[in-house]
Amino acid sequence: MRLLVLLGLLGGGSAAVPMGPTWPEPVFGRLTSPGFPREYGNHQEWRWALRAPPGYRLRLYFTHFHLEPSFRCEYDFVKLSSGTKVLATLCGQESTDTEQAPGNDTFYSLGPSLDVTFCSDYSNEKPFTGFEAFYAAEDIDECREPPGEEATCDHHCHNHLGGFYCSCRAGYVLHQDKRTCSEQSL
Ligand SMILES: [Ca+2]
Ligand SMILES: [Ca+2]
Repeated sequence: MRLLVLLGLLGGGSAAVPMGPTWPEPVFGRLTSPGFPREYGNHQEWRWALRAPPGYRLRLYFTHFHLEPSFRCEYDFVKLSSGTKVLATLCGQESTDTEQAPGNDTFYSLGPSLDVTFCSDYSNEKPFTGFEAFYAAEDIDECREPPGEEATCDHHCHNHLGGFYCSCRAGYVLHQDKRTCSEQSL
C-alpha cells in the first residue's frame, strides 16, 4: 500500500499540470511617439487599441510628455478614449486654462477598452520629444461603487480578480439576481 502511494506521488510529479481556470494573459506594455526619445515628425497619426480581459480595466500613465502646445490641443495631441467617451486630450508640457498635459495623472478606462491616438500637424516651431507611457490591466473593484450610486450587493460584496459575488447575512437568502437578499421563509 505504501509503495502504491509512493508510485502515485512519483507519477503525479511527471503528470501534466492539473487543468484549472485559465488565468487571463497579463496585459501590459509601453507606448511611445514615433522615434522617441528623438523628436517626432510632422503628419503623424498613430492609434493603439488596448483591450483588457472582462472584469478588468486599463490603467495608463506617462513618464515623459513633451508635445507642441496649442489652443485646445488643436495642433499635436494624444487623445485617450473608452468607446465613444473621450477621457482626455493632451498636449504641451504643462496644463493651462485651456490645455491639459498629463503631469502625474493616472488615467483609467471605463470598461475593458482604451484607445490611444497620437496626431501631429504639418509643422513644429521647435523640436518636441513626444511621449512615453506605460499601461497595465487591473481588476475592477465592483464592490467600491462611486458615492451616490446604489450598492452593488444588498448585504456583503466580495471582490475578486475578474469579477465579484454577493452574500447575505444569516437568516437571509440570495435572490436569483445574485444581488438581492430576502428573508428566509421557514
Ligand atoms: Ca506640430
Ligand atoms: Ca473584481
